Amino acid sequence: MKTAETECPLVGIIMGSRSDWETMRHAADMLDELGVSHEVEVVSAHRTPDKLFQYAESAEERGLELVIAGAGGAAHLPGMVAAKCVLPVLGVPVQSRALNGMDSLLSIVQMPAGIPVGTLAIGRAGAINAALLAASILGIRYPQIRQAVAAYRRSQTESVLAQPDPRRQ
Ligand code: RP5
Repeated sequence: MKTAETECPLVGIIMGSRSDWETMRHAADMLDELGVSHEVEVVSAHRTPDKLFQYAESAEERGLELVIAGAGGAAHLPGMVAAKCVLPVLGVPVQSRALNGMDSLLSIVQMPAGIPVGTLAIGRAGAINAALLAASILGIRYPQIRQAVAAYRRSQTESVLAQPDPRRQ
């Protein structure tokens, strides 16, 4: 989807495998809710390395302003994208079957100095927060997105305050 403010998607959501979609769909859903334009694509660092390079090298000229990259296991996708373009890259560690996502988390967060990846939590929470953080960053430049983030925060606060008794719906 696209925002009213721009023609091209602002955010690229990529993931290492179709199997990551169950996690990464939460990032896409949150960007939809906030009205942030985005594209979604499977780009594997080890199965489609040439595509990864093409994606990263063309991201800026295609108008993307930020990349959210999700991967699991030996999760080198976020770091490799960050190495090949200067856009901010947010990494989402996908919960792996073998090690519950600790492998993904450490692979993404432990970037050596020089190439940063902003790493979020493992799984759904990380995907949602990657979208919220992306919107906050883009909100510096796009007032409509900044207002959408503020409205989301207000509604979250109001829904907690509206029913403080956890035994009731
Ligand atoms: C990584 O390997 C992907 O990001 C995925 O999380 C993991 C497993 O991929 P599949 O074997 O399910 O395709 O590249």
